[in-house]
Amino acid sequence: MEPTAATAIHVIDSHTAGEPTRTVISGFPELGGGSVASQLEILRDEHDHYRTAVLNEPRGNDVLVGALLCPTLEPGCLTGVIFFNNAGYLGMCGHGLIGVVATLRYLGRLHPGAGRIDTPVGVVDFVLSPTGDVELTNVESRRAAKDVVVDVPGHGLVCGDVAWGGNWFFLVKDHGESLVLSNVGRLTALTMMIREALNAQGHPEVDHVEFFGPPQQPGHHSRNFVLCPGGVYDRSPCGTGTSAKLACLAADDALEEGVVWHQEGILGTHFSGSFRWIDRERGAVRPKIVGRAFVTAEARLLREEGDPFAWGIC
Ligand code: PYC
Repeated sequence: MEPTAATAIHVIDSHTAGEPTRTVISGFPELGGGSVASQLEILRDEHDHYRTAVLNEPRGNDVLVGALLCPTLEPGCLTGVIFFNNAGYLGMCGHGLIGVVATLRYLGRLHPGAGRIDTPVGVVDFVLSPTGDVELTNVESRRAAKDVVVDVPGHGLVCGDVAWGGNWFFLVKDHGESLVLSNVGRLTALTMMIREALNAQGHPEVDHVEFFGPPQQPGHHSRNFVLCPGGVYDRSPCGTGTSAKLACLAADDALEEGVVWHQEGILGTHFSGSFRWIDRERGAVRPKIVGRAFVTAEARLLREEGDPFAWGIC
């Protein structure tokens, strides 16, 4: 049987500061029309093969983050979005949301100005500028634990903070590693060992590990390396990771409300960020992240009858 337009999955690819997003415009099953969180559950429990078809080889690759446009019940929201990767599903995704906004602009579905997008973990506000910059106001972020010491077998003790920025992060400053591209193999291996030890030592929720170090470019405050859940590193400075960092800076009184923080990623690309307090008692802030995405491709992903990898290599 020939693949038909009815079975094709229409996607638009973009990258944000080097990190790719594949936005799914159509071709996924209907997910019940409830909240975005409940649609995520239905996608995960009943149709997970659509995620692997879109992201896994041979149609995708490990670095891609998927963003499925879906209905929303939230008043005033342009769309709902469910983010997913090679390992499963994300709560929010900063670079991904910026990619979705650039994609909707490319499609003519939005113009410069303000808007709102619903995610499984809350509504994100954004402003698209005429130059293409996107400022997103993320979901509430906060530090959950300071100076957590992890005993990493074969390596030793590592100390860091656990924080939520739309996903769970372990943020480490004192790691002794060089945050350069030529070192990503070692950084990936070490952060994976830290995550495994941390998960076993009472923090199973943490699926991203973030190393911080001095920036390489003037005007920036910090450089990071971010391990994502599926064992690959974020090419961007990570929007939710920068949000978690801002929550820690706020909790430490190391950055004033409204002051801009320039976060450089491992490629040298950068996001700027700032925060507003929601509740000082709880350490809760709403971070703002500014970045830019570029549309790179538009495609219809096909599944031909008899293709052993119609749903991806799993
Ligand atoms: O930008 O939030 C982000 C993100 C999460 C995982 C990859 N990128």
